[in-house]
Amino acid sequence: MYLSRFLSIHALWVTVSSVMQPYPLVWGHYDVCKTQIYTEEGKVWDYMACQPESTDMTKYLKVKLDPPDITCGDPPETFCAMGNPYMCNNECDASTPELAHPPELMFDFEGRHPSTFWQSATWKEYPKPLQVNITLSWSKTIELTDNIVITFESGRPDQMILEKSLDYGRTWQPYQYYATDCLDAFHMDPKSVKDLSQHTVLEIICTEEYSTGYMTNSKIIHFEIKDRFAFFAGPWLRNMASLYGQLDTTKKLRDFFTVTDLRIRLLRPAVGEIFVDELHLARYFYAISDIKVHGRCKCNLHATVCVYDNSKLTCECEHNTTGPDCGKCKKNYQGRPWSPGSYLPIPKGTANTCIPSISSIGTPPKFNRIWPNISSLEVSNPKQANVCDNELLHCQNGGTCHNNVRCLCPAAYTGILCEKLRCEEAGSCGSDSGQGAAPRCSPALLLLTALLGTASPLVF
Ligand SMILES: *[C@@H]1O[C@H](CO)[C@@H](O)[C@H](O)[C@H]1NC(C)=O
Ligand SMILES: *[C@@H]1O[C@H](CO)[C@@H](O)[C@H](O)[C@H]1NC(C)=O
Ligand SMILES: *[C@@H]1O[C@H](CO)[C@@H](O)[C@H](O)[C@H]1NC(C)=O
Ligand SMILES: [Ca+2]
Repeated sequence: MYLSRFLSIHALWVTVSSVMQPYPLVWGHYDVCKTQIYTEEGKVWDYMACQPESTDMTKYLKVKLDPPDITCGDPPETFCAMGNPYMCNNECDASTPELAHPPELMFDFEGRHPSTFWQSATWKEYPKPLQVNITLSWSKTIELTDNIVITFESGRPDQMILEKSLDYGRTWQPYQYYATDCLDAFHMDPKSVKDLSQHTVLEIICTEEYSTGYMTNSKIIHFEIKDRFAFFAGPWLRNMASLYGQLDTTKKLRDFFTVTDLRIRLLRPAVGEIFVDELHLARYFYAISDIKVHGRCKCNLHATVCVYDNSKLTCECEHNTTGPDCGKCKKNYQGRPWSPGSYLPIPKGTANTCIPSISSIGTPPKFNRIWPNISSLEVSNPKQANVCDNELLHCQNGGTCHNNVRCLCPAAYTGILCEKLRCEEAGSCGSDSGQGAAPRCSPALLLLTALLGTASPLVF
């Protein structure tokens, strides 16, 4: 399936709209990679920075649930009506299409009534936690361009973490914490995106804005991309030039909005009261009717077309670049090091094309801009990716990144990313039941350590 037809229609629209206003209000500028211009030497190509149009990315993802058998209906079970704990004869049955709630229903066309939704099994095993991971994978780096919006059919969970991966699911970082009580759930002070600023925009926050207590009737959870853009582009995103300029010069900011995978970690369903009603555990479950993810293929400003072929997204690279993200120069075009295109100068940017290799031309060409070392994660084969990158904070628990190939861990930790306690590996952490007996290994403390490692404001 080709995105290109849609893209060219949009390109036309952008052309029209850009005639009318000096700076288009939408992402979707940089829509051509080259044009022919006339000079004294005749017709020549003029190259510029270019990127694919932003689109609905849920069409191109794979979804995976953990535990795999967490979807309701196998075996059939009954659950209580949303909002009515005493009407508990609703049925979920995976083998009957009208009563089944498979994961695909989070991504189908919504807008009809009643909505279609995925639903988990109920909390039969209380007090064992009811936890579900929903992992969305693109096998391609994508840049988010609009809010991630998750619409629940059940109440919004009491505790949830949105996580992201930049390395095809090998390592994960928290994106945002959601809780009815942030302090209690995650040892974090509640914050809202509105509390952030240009300087703290990359801070990972815990928000109570989307929980059961707040606006009880709302079923929606956001990850606020646009509010974060607005710190640079102004409240109506009018000054996109400023945002583009920042994205161009600040790799951390660019990477913040870039993902290969997202994970929704549902940790505790909506309870709505202080105590869980143990006589009606069929009241408690998760149900999600819709997930929206808008973004574009990351092509390093070297392509406007991203092709979906064989269930895989790939940039159609221009500027003599190649690779799934146009992350390197084509063979015989390695006359200078590869670099991404640049949004600057506004509005056409700089193509930073790859040029023929030195052997095939006379003298090596001069170029005056040395580009920063672009994340090794962009290499086409994830197996070759470097282990860590200090900017992305891949090493955990205070480990530091050594030459991008390994994490140097503090004495108490081990593992490729210092993710494991040394005592855990040796089996000397204390009793198996965990809680209490071995405080150093209690999950809460581990979580806290993880939070301290990643939740501090990142100033750039
Ligand atoms: C969900 O993923 C996290 C890592 O992101 C993992 O630690 C946890 O065990 C997973 N939970 C389930 C229920 O699979
Ligand atoms: C890339 O290489 C082709 C020849 O293979 C050449 O015609 C074209 O102009 C080059 N493009 C750029 C952007 O350098
Ligand atoms: C990029 O990083 C690699 C190792 O991480 C290093 O060997 C290389 O010199 C760096 N290149 C530049 C241009 O800084
Ligand atoms: Ca749906």
